[in-house]
Amino acid sequence: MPDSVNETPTIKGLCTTTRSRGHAYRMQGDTPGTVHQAQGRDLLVHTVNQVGWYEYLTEWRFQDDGAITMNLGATGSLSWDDYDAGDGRGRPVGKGASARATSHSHNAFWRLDFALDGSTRNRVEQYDSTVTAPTGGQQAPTTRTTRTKITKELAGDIRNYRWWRVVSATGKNKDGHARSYEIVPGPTTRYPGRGFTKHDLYVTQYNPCERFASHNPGPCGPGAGTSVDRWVNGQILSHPVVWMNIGFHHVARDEDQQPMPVHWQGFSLAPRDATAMNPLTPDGLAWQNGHWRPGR
Ligand SMILES: [Cu+2]
Repeated sequence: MPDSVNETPTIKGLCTTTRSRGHAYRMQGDTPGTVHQAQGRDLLVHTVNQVGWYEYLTEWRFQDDGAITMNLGATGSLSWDDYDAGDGRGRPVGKGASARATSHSHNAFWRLDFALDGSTRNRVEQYDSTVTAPTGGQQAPTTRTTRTKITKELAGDIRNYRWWRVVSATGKNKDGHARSYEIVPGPTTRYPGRGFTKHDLYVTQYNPCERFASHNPGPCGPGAGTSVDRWVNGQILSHPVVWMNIGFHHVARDEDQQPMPVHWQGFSLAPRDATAMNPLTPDGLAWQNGHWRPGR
């Protein structure tokens, strides 16, 4: 039996399961020869939808260390009506070059309506760093980081040394640092072919009418358009909604038939100062001035 079903649907079409993900951490203890280590577990909430020729897997992975990963997988079959060598397009699949499968792009959006510490009045920050090689008598390269507060709607792009975070306006961890989640994009290929896929990340002011990144059921107001790129028009962000765009350029290959192995695209949210320490720190240990001490 190559196929197996071992998942329990909780509500119709939605499955949950837990999975090991290997090491959560490993660290030398204060006593010589002692090691602290733990295996991490994920809660996986997922669903499968057949859309056109593909089966799409939507995954939300909640790690026990607080990170959340959202992935979209595609499997099934390459579209049969793309198998046409006549127009000369695509990559040859199967014997010789009598059949070609058209290459194409999968552009996925995730819409994130944050409510950190139960409040939607979150702030968005962008960090950019520049690194300069040593000059003159300097020994080491210099890294300079700037924080930009995103106060108005944004169409942003991934860049080397750039990252974003969504910050709680009300909650702080036990160390007095504002709780936040960092947006960690996965590998992506930005697709310049549509107005709404020209940027990697959009931040818009919450509007219940703005539900889908493209092909929204209708324009939200006169001249507002039906896609996310049209909604970035300078509004002040008091309730920011983040739209993450992750693209995958699928260049067909022989291994895609048959069935097509799952290809994935997605991104993560990493907790940043959500808790004062690693939430998996062993009980009975606390960290102070670079040393372990009893109690937490
Ligand atoms: Cu594809």
